[in-house]
Amino acid sequence: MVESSDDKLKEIRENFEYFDKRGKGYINFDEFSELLAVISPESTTKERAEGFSMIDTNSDGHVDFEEFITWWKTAWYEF
Ligand SMILES: [Ca+2]
Repeated sequence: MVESSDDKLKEIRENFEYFDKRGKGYINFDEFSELLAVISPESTTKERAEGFSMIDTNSDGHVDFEEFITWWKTAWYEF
């Protein structure tokens, strides 16, 4: 089965919602740390903080779905 972009989008959305535990529409740093603890267990707090500020492109302290999807595409998929 060929995976379409829609399927990927759905997968990213599911990941986002998994970490957006309270359904706020954004991921805060604590939630992001949990995410990195899963996908990159050896990362340090400093690396996680750096990663977070890299993804939070508008620096409002939250990673919203748009920022998340940009990062996810860059990190995991060649579109
Ligand atoms: Ca943001």
